[in-house]
Amino acid sequence: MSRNQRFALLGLAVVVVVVAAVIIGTSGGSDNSTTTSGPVTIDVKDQKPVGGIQKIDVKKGDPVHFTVDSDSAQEIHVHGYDFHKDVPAGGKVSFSFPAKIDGSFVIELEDPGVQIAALNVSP
Ligand SMILES: [Cu+2]
Repeated sequence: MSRNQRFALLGLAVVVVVVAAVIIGTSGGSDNSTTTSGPVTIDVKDQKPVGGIQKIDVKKGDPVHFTVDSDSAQEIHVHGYDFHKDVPAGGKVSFSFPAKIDGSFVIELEDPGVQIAALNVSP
């Protein structure tokens, strides 16, 4: 294979990669119009959410996923949906459920009554 042929093939490969990236990029773009919660981790230190109250915004029917990572043992309460889960000191607990009810809901450390996240489900 000549040097020129090699460059031509390399150029073709680059074009294919760029075209593929554009196609993937534009088709993925439509997904951005819907709000997704993504993987949300709420770090709790000294019974407070690190970085303030975390926002979880989803559309009704979308999945809600979040993890609470706490340095103290806590009971996590998702208001509205009324889910309760315990997290051990230095441990994590994950929640995963469909957003069936629209509205704004407090997620808190049940015992001290400290809000750690705000779940907003748009209709
Ligand atoms: Cu509560």
